[in-house]
Amino acid sequence: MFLDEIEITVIGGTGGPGKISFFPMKGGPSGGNGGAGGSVYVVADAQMNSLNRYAGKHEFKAAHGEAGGKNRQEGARAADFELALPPGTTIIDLETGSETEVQGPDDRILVARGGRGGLGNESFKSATFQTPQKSEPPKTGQVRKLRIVMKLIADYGLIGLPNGGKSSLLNELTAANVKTANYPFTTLEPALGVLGKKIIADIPGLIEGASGGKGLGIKFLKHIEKTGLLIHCISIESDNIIRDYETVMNELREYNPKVAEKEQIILLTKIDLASNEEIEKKLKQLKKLNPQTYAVSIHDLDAIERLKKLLS
Ligand SMILES: Nc1nc2c(ncn2[C@@H]2O[C@H](COP(=O)(O)OP(=O)(O)OP(=O)(O)O)[C@@H](O)[C@H]2O)c(=O)[nH]1
Ligand SMILES: [Mg+2]
Repeated sequence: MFLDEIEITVIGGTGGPGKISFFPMKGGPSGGNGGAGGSVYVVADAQMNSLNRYAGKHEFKAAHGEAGGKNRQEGARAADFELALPPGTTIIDLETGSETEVQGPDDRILVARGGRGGLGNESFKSATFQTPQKSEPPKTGQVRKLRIVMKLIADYGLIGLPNGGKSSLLNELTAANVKTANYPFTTLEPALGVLGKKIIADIPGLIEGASGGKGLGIKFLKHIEKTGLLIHCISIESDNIIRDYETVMNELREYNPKVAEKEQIILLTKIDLASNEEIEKKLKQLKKLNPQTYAVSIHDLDAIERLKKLLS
């Protein structure tokens, strides 16, 4: 399971009620005000890279404020509730459509304000009203319905047709251990790996018509919106590498032209399966599309080392 979008309700805590009480001897009002309800804040947690921990959860509530006490004692203010989200997550208000993004570790975004506490009867005392029997009811907290959309933050995104060798490369370049197999759609959800200081995202394979929902569709492409460089993997096994390239580029364009315009390098993969002649011919074809084309094989450790250097 890989959860990257959820719809939730956030609810600020209700304030505590005001107290009605009187001083035993003097008889004057002594009821304190209720404490404020807690607010719901969104904070960034850089350790998170999915919303899986919120599976099945729909409501996030802050606690209620405490009631006011005797002797003008103010009720305690409730603790705020902090909802942790991966940096780069967009928060969309489902009623107004307004959007905000949680970015760095210092962000703390208010999403549902807690209600004020009610006033105790002490607050209603006046020259003409010495024994008020009333207190103010507390205010309820704000309620908002939000859509939360997470976008992975990676330096590089591995893209290409299914079976192109993307996950195998991720495993070679990083300590990731993603399942690889000789059939399409082995990878069903994005995976991350770390190479030095860089994060590489392996995006499930795209096929022609993905933008129309074919295969796994293009729902995972939001996870390369924020990557700096795309690594486009094309297997040497293909009998038409130009068509393979264009198929993927078309789906990127359909999704978002800006993603298609991102800087790319092309990797001609699995070259141990072909003759030198075939490698040269296919490299030449691809270099016409993008001079930044490299030939690799997971069985050629030198090539992998060169690639690591290039990406570091
Ligand atoms: N001979 C050889 N086989 C490779 C190489 N790279 C990957 N493979 C094989 O090709 C098959 C597909 O590799 P994957 O890494 O699963 O491909 P993928 O692009 O992640 O595929 P999807 O997850 O389906 O999109 C697996 O059987 C790998 O073992 C390579 O450099 N040489
Ligand atoms: Mg894969």
